[in-house]
Amino acid sequence: MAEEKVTHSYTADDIQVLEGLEAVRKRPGMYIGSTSERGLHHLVWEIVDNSIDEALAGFASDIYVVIEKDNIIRVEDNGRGMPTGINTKTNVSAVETIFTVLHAGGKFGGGAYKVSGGLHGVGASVVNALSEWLEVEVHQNGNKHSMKFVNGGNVEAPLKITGSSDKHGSIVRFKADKEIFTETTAYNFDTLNVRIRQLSFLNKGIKLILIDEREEERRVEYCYEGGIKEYVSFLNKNKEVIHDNVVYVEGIEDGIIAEIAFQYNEGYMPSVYSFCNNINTAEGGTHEDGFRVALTRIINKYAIEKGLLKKDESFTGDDVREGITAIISIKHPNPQYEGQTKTKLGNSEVRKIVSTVLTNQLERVFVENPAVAKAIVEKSALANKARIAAKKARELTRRKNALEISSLPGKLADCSSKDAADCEIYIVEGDSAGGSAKQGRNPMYQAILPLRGKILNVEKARIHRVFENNEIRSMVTAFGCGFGDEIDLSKIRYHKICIMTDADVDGAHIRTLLLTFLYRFLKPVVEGGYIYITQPPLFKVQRGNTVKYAYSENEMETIRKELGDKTKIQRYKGLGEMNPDQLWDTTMDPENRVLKQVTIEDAIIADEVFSMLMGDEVEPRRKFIQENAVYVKNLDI
Ligand code: TSJ
Repeated sequence: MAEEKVTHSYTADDIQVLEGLEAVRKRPGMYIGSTSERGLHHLVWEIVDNSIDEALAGFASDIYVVIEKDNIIRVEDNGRGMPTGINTKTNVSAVETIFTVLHAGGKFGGGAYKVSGGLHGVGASVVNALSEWLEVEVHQNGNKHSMKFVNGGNVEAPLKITGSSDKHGSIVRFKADKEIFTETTAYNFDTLNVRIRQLSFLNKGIKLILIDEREEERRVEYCYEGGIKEYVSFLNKNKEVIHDNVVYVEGIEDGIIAEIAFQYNEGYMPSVYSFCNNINTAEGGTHEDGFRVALTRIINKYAIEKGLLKKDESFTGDDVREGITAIISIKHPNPQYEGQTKTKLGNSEVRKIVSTVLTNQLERVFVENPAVAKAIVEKSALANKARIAAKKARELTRRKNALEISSLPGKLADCSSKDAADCEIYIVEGDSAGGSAKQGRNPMYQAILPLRGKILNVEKARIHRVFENNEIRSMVTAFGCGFGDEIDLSKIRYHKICIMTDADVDGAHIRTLLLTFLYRFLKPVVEGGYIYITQPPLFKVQRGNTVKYAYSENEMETIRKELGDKTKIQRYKGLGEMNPDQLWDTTMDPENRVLKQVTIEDAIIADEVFSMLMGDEVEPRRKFIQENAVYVKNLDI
């Protein structure tokens, strides 16, 4: 039956590009983005997406992702099992076709309504092409079918029945090719874990199990009956919320499923995330537009009806979104993506669908839960007041933007070059380290900005408090590109902004506060890859005239062994203990230093981490910082 569907849906148009798998091996980046650690993990998602589709179609309930010893990945579902019959077009089994013909998955698999599938969505054949070997097992109608491919997708033996079976489903095992993935073929449990948890939130009721069998066995299992409703609770977990229940609405129109969930917290920052077919649409798009327009209209309408707002007054979109945590998730059979990173949804019909679903149901939710409506309106009113007051204050000082003041901050030791592409600024924790950095730097292209005292936690501050904060003003004026809505990257004065903090818990905390500020108010700068984190050494290992620096305990041990007995070890408690030359040699000299570039691969995942780090609850933060001595990794850095 499946094959029938296949032949019918496989039209001439679809055959146009039947490239061979060699094309994939020649230019893997074209198909999976890169061959870095990220590309490696992409292989897993290409396979898992197929099982998610089977579950969304209603035929599978459980999906296992297992990291076996030797970094072999096994993905297993309890669905119908891939079609096993001979495909009339290719004259080989459908399974073989799925794994040897590019882009075949959707067509040959019979996936008429393939909603899952990543940005690249290239299919299982790409994974096969980039694997040392790949094995498939299909359990179906009492039989177990097996097949194996080797050396980048060559058929070792065609699909055949290798036994009987009383279960049903598909199993794929593969080993990524180390000749392609030259950086690493080792999977990161946290990376897989975070995305698998996200997939569970986005696809309610599906059970996803992740198992790591490499060393000590680790196992996590997710199944959220509430879906994105529980995602919002999770994101607000460490925040004080202004109403107990998450608002959740859903609707389906023309085969497009729209789901929206939100809850307000006591904070001021909006966190609105949208997804289409399980992909985070970081650049927004029509689903987000529809949500924003409808939310603003409904809250204004309710406030006027209840006499909470005068007829000639209205809340702005910013007012009604202050402190909201919202997820908008749609499933669309034919999504169109736009934007710089192709993460902006373009389908125009979606705007109306989302806004209709929200309008119809939120009005009912407000009628049934007047206390929730009241809390939201009151919060919007406060936001509105604060906004008007701030605007008046700005007009009074006759400065359009207090941060446009031209003179550079006094404590900035600027560099002499004016070519931003060459220039670096070091944001340094504390005056003493700042002093050493000023003396040790290359003043041609390195500027130093020492920060005093605590950095404001912008998660918990209203916007005008952020504008008033001295440390933040210094940074923004030094960077030169403005901030918030009025950012102009072309004016940035340094192409490297380096955060230099001590390698201890306090340093980690300050770094997190800084990153939170940058992430919330200078997101384009972070996205543009301008932010770096310095890695000062933890130890100085010395024997006679030989001096070496170690950046971890392990490295220190290695060097100690290398240098033999009489070594002297100094542990640096802070940057302030290094003299200017040492600071230059170890941390600032482009020839020797280790700079880690900060990137936001997935804003919502960064948000999960920041919310947790900056929230009210101390325990998860303490645990996280303890467990992640080099936790930058977990921020996708
Ligand atoms: F594609 C793949 F190899 F990557 C893969 C596919 C990997 C894994 C782990 C699972 C799957 C997969 C495919 N799970 N379930 C399915 N289902 C189908 O391919 C299927 C079966 C029957 C019918 C039908 O119309 O009868 C349709 C489909 C899409």
